[in-house]
Amino acid sequence: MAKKSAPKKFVTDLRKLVVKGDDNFFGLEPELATLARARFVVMSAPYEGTVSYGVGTGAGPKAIRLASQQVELFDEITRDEHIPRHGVCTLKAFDAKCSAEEMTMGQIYPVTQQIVGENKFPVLVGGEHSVSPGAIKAVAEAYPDVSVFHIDAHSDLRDSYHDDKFSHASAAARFNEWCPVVQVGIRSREKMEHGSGKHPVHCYHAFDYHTEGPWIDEAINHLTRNVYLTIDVDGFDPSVFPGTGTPEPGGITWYLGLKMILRLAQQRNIVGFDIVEVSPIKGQQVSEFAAARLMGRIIAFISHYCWRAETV
Ligand SMILES: [Mn+2]
Repeated sequence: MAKKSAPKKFVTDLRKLVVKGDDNFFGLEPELATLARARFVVMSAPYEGTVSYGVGTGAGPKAIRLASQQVELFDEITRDEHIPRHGVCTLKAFDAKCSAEEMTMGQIYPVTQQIVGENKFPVLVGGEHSVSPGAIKAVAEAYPDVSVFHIDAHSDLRDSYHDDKFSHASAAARFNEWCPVVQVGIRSREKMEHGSGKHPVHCYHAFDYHTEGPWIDEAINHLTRNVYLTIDVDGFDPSVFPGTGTPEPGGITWYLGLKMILRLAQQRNIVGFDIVEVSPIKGQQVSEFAAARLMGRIIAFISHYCWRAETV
């Protein structure tokens, strides 16, 4: 008779996960990346257990970290070096040999709780989209009025997929149980994907909403004051992120995406974000570099707009 194995032990003590040295996000001098000094803390979740089609998103976090070491630290849009100014602490990658539920609820959830509990800003790099719910749950518990701004080609609102409630295809169904959701870039969904029914879902289909317009502010107006931003890179056009598991033609362009996030930072308080589903293409660094650059821009927009009141 097979012995039932004991539940797996994961390292979830924030302090034990901190990367020392300079192989960190943005290649910062170690003293700019300590937990004590940094306001941003980056988690890496190289998980790809439930992906439907192309594989390789498990290699995303490391490729994005290496690419980020080539990104200029000066943000020329907000004209400041927010990354060294506020500090970015890098955590060791989570153990990806587990179920999606163990990854997001057993590792990401407790670590995000500690990050938020220490008044730091959580950033999560995937991995597939199934990693996001644990981070969002921890943030939603800390900020009762959180809603989610969700950039994606797919609505991810199936209650479960292949009998897995923590599948990448059910990510939004999970966080919609805890928060209102505004979706943009959507262009692939099932007829019956409605969401949990517990909180509203506003969906801006890419066919109608793929250029700048007043709809951006209208979409943001559906959000509560505190916002978690979750970015599946397939929400962008495949010309921006060719390296992703399920690319769909006709997504958000680079500048539309940046302007949406800039408007979001100007009008709401962003309290956490993730970038998921980068699947590096061998010999072509476009996708991981775009993700690293996007990460740097979002850090700049949050520092410059959301935190402006406390820095002037
Ligand atoms: Mn997607």
